[in-house]
Amino acid sequence: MALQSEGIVLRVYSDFVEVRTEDGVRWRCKLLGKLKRRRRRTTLIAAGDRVRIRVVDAEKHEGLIVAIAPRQRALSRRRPGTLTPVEDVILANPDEIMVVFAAAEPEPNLFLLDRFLVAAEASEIPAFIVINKIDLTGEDRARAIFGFYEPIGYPLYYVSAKEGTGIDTLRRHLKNHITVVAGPSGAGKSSLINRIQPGLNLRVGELMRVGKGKHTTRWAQLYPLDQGGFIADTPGLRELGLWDVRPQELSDYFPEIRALSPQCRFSDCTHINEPGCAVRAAWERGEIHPHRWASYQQLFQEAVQVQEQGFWNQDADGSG
Ligand SMILES: Nc1nc2c(ncn2[C@@H]2O[C@H](COP(=O)(O)OP(=O)(O)OP(=O)(O)O)[C@@H](O)[C@H]2O)c(=O)[nH]1
Ligand SMILES: [Mg+2]
Ligand SMILES: [Zn+2]
Repeated sequence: MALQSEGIVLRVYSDFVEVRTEDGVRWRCKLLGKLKRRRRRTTLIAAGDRVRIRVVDAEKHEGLIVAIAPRQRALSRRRPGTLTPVEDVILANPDEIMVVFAAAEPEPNLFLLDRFLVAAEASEIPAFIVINKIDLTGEDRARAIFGFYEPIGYPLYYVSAKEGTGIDTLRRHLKNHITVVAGPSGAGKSSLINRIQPGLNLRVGELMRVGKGKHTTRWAQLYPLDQGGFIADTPGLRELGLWDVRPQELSDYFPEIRALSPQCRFSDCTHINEPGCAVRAAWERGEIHPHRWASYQQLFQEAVQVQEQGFWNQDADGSG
């Protein structure tokens, strides 16, 4: 092969980066020192990043990453425990997010589901929802719980990783995309991926750690799909931090609220207590689902708190 080649990062582990070039070959790469000095308030390199590598040893498949392409988008979380916000990139350049929830075991937490959807909207990554474990409830009961997300615009799939129900339909949706799988721990993300791409043997029923120490942290890893495309498992993020969502923009991340807000009297209406609010009027007419409305209010308060903390922390860091 040529001395330089383009590829995609499959995973980052300790000091190495695994890169897959377009011919399907995997390379164990180091990062050119110069690239490490690029200081950004974000992750230097993550799964999904497109890179250029220089071949160091063609037989051992060893390379050096000499360039990282600018990210088109990223799925991120706020790094916990830092004064100024730092972006932890879970996956670079995903085409879409597959949010997996269980119909039962664990009991569905719809506030958490909205949190994942808002994070997807804020990252401008299209989301769809997969309800797993319908073998436990039946499809009808699952539809009764989650069905109202469909008219909002989120495609819904009802599946069972255990029994194989709905997997073929889901596979067709995934073809040729880079899909990141997100959802609470125990929803069956790893089980589903194993069903979709037999032979991967991802560990099931074992908590993936989102540890503090460098070496216990497990970020996303991309798996190539036989049919074309990639899928990435992520640790079950119980608390997906809202990255950089300001209260004033939260309504942009609820599609059914976003659609109505141009009709509000004030263009910067937050729909909390302003007069002439078209969103609250629609809610009073029963046109916005009560759960989504409660979720919006809760996330709004949270975003206000984050903004206030950020304001007070500006000085402490000295970089404000
Ligand atoms: N009944 C039933 N159980 C399932 C199904 N899919 C997964 N499970 C079980 O649910 C448990 C959790 O599955 P995992 O695939 O490990 O869940 P996960 O979402 O990857 O969890 P984390 O890696 O911790 O985020 C395991 O005991 C699975 O056997 C399903 O379709 N039906
Ligand atoms: Mg898992
Ligand atoms: Zn309004």
